[in-house]
Amino acid sequence: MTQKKTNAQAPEKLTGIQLTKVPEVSVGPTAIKSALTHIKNEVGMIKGIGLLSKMNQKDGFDCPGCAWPDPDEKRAFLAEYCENGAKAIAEEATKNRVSPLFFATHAIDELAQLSDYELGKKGRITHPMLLKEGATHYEETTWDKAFEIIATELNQLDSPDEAIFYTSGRTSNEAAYLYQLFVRQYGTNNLPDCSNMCHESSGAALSETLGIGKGSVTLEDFNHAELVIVIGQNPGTNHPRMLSALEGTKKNGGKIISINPLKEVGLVNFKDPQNPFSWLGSGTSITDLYLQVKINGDVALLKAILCLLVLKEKENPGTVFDYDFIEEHTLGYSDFVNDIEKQNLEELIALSGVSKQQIEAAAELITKNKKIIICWAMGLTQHKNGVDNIRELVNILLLKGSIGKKGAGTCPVRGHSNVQGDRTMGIWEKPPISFLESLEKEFKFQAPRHHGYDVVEAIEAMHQKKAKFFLGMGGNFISATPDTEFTAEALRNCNLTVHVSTKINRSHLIHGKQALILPCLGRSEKDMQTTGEQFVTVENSMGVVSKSNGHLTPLSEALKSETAIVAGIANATLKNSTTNWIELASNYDLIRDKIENTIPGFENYNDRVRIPGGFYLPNSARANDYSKTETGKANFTCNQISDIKIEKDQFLMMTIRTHDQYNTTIYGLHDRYRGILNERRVVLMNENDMEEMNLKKLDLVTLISHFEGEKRYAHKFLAIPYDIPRKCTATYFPETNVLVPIKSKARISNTPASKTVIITIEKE
Ligand SMILES: Nc1nc2c(c(=O)[nH]1)N[C@H]1C(S)=C(S)[C@@H](COP(=O)(O)OP(=O)(O)OC[C@H]3O[C@@H](n4cnc5c(=O)[nH]c(N)nc54)[C@H](O)[C@@H]3O)O[C@H]1N2
Ligand SMILES: Nc1nc2c(c(=O)[nH]1)N[C@H]1C(S)=C(S)[C@@H](COP(=O)(O)OP(=O)(O)OC[C@H]3O[C@@H](n4cnc5c(=O)[nH]c(N)nc54)[C@H](O)[C@@H]3O)O[C@H]1N2
Ligand SMILES: [Mo]
Repeated sequence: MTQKKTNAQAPEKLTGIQLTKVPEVSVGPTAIKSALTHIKNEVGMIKGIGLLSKMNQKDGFDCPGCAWPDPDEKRAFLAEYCENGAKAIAEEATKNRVSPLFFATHAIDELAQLSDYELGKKGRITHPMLLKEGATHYEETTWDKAFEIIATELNQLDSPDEAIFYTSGRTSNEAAYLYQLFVRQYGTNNLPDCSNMCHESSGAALSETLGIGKGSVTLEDFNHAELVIVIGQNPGTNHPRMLSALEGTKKNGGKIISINPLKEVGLVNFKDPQNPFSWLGSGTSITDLYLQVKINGDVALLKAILCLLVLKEKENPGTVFDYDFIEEHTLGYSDFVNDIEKQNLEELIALSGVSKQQIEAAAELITKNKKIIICWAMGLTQHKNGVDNIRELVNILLLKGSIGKKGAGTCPVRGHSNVQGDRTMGIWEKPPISFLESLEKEFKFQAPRHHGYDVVEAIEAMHQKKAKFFLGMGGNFISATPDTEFTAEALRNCNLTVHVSTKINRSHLIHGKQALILPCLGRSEKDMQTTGEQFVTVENSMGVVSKSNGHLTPLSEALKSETAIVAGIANATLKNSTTNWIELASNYDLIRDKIENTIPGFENYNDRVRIPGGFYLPNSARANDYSKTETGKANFTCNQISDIKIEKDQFLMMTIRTHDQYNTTIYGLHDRYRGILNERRVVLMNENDMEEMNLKKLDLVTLISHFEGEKRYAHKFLAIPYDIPRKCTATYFPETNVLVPIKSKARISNTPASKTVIITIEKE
């Protein structure tokens, strides 16, 4: 396949690269300077400082960045945010506006010539906009007209399953609950979400092995852990406040192992931005043992470590494994050990790309310590064997009895700030029957039982014209999903595409016959409804539910809250519903009462969430209870090493985030922690691989991905020699999503395998 390039991809413009030395330490005063520059440029200094003083405070709003939790106890004034949280809020509270006049003077084709960075900098959308069939420009419309267009389209589909309702992970609990209720009353479970591309592999593996799809640790556990393993994650950029937790582990005598193809500086050395005294020294060294695994070599590496643990246990029975725990709580131990004993250690070591000596050192640290936390993110989930990766981590924790106790357990570090809450609220294409039954009882309707489409299936359904309507509750579907040109064809097949958004993005430009943009309030803005000012609630990565209260005057009177938008759509579409949508959206306490009645763990929701700091949801694994798995016990599993083979001239490519982006929102063009400034179209390569190919630093190359005989192309990338294992390469998404084949995805979880793309590289 040689696909043509359309507006779905960002233009192939180079922006003037500068390379610098990779810094030796992360965060510190440079991070504060960078945060303040973004605030000053986007928001203005006075308003900006006011905003930061409310961020992640108990009476303030939840940072719209990542899902890392806030301390349960004291929170310092002006301190509970990080550089990238400040950038996130600068982006949302920007003074720039995308008004109806802007749309009237810029055709869609013209906007598509802008890069994602340039598009985002245009600012916040102020009015609901409509793109009529065949039109070249969006034009202003009214909310009533917009709701009517959606209702008409939905009511003329042959089946409710022809409609797709996507959710990104910033949507509040209240909006998410109302949204899934509307979608189910309409008659489908087509509720794909960003989780399908993110931690779905974690949810699948953890539910099967431990009976709960969420992590088990709390923030306090980091102060008690003897060993923390950080694998497939770059917290220095994506969860900077996690570095303080890791520093806490170190201060209390704990050790840290990092497993990553790249030496990410945040994992190497850290200066606490909240402690100016630390700026003077050389920072806290974070990682004790750094394993530079090959891309997708993790199962091999973990299995090699497990081989050594089994050997050690055999030599000195009872000194490595926790038999009391294994006997009381688990199933499958002997099958697991038999499988490990059959492995060829030398082969595993070679596949992992890590030296035997380092693997022995890791096994030694695991042997010696009993309280172990394992943290991971996209480096593990976005592979064909993503679920296997996480099951293998669980095996280690089960052998050590390192779960369900203080200082130990699972820590899948979530992405979007309320992605975990959205799932708790029922944003899921595969809802459990018990949840549907409680909705039916509370709201007196018949919920659809058959599963809906996840993200990949939704794209395929639109491509085959089995689905004709797309609504995105937040997010940037065209840029976040794999196989850009294929997905663009899918979206263009729709009769109507609708986006509830704060800012303009590429998904508004790749549209169905008709398209709508519905602008909503951001986290930082006051939410006034007919009964008065409202707050929303969110759940962080560790299961704490708390309130979020915006303080700013909304940037335009025409904005609506996501909750009000859902209610407006539902009210216009569902003529026979017995639910009073408008009343529910007028007072969010009423929605929370409904949540309390239908979802376990939300008893006295309205009271408990008003207590500063919020409350913890029940967590069975944390309570050492594994009865919710299919076997009623925690399960050991036997997992396959990667079966991906590359030819002599091929490479593995992982698509990762720079320090200056939030998924598809590009804050700036730098990747400071990797020494790459002012350019995103780069491919990081091993120096020896470059030499073998006769490539020089900054040579211009085309990247070609290979999958089942198909080829996909991405042009104009600059080759950069970097400290990365041989045959491994890294690029930034969304630019290289065009190379990720729609059919290349994780077994079981269906997550796009965007960290294992097979490519060849050609000099241009
Ligand atoms: N500032 C900022 N914060 C964010 C985001 C953002 O874009 N910007 N995004 C949010 C979201 S939605 C998410 S899901 C998280 C993402 O957080 P991360 O998962 O940290 O994000 P990625 O950039 O995808 O980084 C993946 C890391 O895994 C490593 N890796 C890749 N392949 C492999 C592999 O095969 N094995 C191992 N062991 N490691 C591998 C990469 O080198 C990289 O360090 O961050 C959230 N927070
Ligand atoms: N190749 C590759 N692809 C990936 C990944 C990868 O690592 N590699 N990571 C994947 C992951 S982990 C994720 S989570 C997805 C992310 O996928 P998405 O969640 O779909 O993408 P985002 O870029 O986070 O969405 C940004 C848009 O959300 C809108 N927005 C921002 N705040 C709000 C708000 O408060 N309300 C509403 N309604 N809209 C808002 C803005 O218009 C903004 O343009 O991408 C996935 N795609
Ligand atoms: Mo994510």
